Amino acid sequence: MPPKQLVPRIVTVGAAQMGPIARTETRRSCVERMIAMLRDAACKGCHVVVFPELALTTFFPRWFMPDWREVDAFFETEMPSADVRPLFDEAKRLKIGFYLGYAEKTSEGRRFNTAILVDREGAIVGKYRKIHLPGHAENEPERPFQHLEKRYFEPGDIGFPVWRTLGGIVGMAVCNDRRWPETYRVMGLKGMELMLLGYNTPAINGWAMVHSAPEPEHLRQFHNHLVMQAGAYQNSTWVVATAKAGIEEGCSLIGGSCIVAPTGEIVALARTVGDELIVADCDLSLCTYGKETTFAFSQHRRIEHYGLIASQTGVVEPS
Ligand code: ING
Repeated sequence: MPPKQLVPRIVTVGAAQMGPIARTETRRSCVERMIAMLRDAACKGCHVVVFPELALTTFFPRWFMPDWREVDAFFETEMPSADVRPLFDEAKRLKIGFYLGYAEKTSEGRRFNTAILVDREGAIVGKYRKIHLPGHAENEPERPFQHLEKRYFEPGDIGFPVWRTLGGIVGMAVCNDRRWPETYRVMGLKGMELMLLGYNTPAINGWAMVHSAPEPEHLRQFHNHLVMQAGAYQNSTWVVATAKAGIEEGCSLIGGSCIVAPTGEIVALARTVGDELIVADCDLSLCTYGKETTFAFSQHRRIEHYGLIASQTGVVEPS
């Protein structure tokens, strides 16, 4: 019995890593950098490009800002804004979809760490709001830098949606979400074949600098890839992850943008910590093997034993 030959379903994906964005850098400057990588992506046949988390401004949660007017200067109240419209226009001209991370402030005044998915015709087909917010909510001046995502953003209120687009089932995540297996599994239970995400990951942990021995820096990159390779394999999905990298306002952000196959193998990896496009032909039919064998969820999962995962938030030790 010859093996079932699957019809390839190729999506050529680009991860457009960005180097540092200075606090004073304008949105228009960031958009120009992204357009340059879009044009490179077009030359390389990309159908979709993934930009980083918070790709329009510097990673502002590193600072405590008591004046909310100063905080709100980092947020978008409309998408696309006039500054971002050239990115939409060029992507549409090039027939390239994209993932864009940005700080969203809604008309009701709610603030989210958001990502949108724009299709190859330039339409916003999906929105996701970051659910797992790391860091802390109050100023901790003893830290070398802050990580105030719990102050500046609300947890996402949209859940983990997926969309039929680009010829497959596509999901999104933002940064810290990638460290939590629940992120992949919820979307895996909806058939996700391609997860897109951006991240800003400091090379050192500000808390550890104060409260414990500094975490060895090499672990940052090891953990970055470990969680995505595991998530990709355990849910038989492609994962495309794009960093904002480099020394940004004195804070070192890791690079390591990568494209991970459903086997868990990294098939494309950024080499620098600057603006760098990496590309891979992601054959979505490669997801089928895992979904029909090792991770055929309906055949193998035993949900009668998993209740605590969704009913208990923290640890309850045995008496
Ligand atoms: N940044 C980091 C991330 O999850 C972090 C925060 C780093 C948490 C390392 C734990 C360990 O990659 C964001 N923006 O979530």
